[in-house]
Amino acid sequence: MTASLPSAAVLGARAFAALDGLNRFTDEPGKITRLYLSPSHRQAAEWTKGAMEVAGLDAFIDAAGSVQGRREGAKPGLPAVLIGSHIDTVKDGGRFDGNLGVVAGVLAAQALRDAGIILPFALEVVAFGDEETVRFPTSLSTSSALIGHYDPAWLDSRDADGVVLRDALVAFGGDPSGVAALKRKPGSVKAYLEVHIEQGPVLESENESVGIVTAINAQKRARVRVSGEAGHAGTVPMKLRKDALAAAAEMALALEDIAAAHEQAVGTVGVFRPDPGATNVVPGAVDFTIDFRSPRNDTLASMDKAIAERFAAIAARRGVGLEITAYSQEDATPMAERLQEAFATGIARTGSNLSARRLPSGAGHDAMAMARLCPAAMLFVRCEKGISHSPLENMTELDAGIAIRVLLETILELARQEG
Ligand code: HGY
Ligand code: MN
Ligand code: MN
Repeated sequence: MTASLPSAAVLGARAFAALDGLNRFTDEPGKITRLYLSPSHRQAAEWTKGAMEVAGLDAFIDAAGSVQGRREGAKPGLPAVLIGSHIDTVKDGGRFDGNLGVVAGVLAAQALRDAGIILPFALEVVAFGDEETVRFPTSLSTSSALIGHYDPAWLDSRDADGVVLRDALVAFGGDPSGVAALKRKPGSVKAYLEVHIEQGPVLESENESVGIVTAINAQKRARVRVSGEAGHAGTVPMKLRKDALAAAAEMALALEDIAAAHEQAVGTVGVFRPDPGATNVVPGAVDFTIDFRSPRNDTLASMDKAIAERFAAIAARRGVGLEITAYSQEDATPMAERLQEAFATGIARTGSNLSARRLPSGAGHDAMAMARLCPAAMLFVRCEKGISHSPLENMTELDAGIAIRVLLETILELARQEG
């Protein structure tokens, strides 16, 4: 069956050509910024729908803004193996984060169709639209819609410009009232597979093209508002100040401390907005975000408690107000052993020089949500210096091709297991 499949070199070339097409769509010319429900997300979704149709999938853009494609198996209505990732990006992001996994699914579907291979299950490819959770305070909202975990309150959430998600979804061409119906029936998806760049340095440091994810770290995100007293930078004596920025800066350093004190944990302040943000005004308020993660749920809970205590103590000592509003939390998510083994078989069948290196994921993925619906697994692909969430994100065409060939061999292995 596999003799008629394209080589890794051909698949890599096709992948890079497709990624060039997809990454034309951005809201910041010269950068890759494609936020959920933005104009460029709509264009990218339409481009992806077209690519899915060329690959032989029946495709549509769903009520929540994801693009779903499906090709029936030996008979209509069979449960599906679903290949997914995301086409939304961070601000000034990279070409491959999420996009590679969607292109891999489309090209795998195309190769199976071209080879005339009929599978004992349906094959689906989904391009999720809100994995990065950069624009709205949601949590993997579009994959959550597929598993029935969509929080209706998300529809009333606002982005930094005050735009309500519900309105943005309607303007995008989505349908807020249709999101709940996206929930998949139990058993309708038999496996979820995701190909994604590692976004870390391990595979490159060990000269491996691909690796198999064992588990995805737990993560929590919150918006923090510190409110003090604005004042004249020249006249308010230091001991009388309620400087919101100084307090928030101390909290940011406290988060760094707490993360360093917890095994394999990380903590980040990525957004930091002083108000009014003028040189000669003591900041009256600061809005900032915290993102903290750990391989273990109990460690995340311990960090959460330490953050609340340390931030409250800083606020009390400095006489400023403090509001911590958590908006996204995902538990540590182990990947399905059986599918990890299927990826290992796919790797072995792709090249004897490849090894089935297993490693955890510090980055979050839609697979965290999908694992609550069905067995899920991820294939990591080497990326240059492990850089991601940056325009410097890079990988080789051949590694992309190897990953897609592994995905194809893994799909065929699952077909064989069906007997
Ligand atoms: O932040 C993450 O881990 C993912 O890239 N959204
Ligand atoms: Mn990603
Ligand atoms: Mn990302």
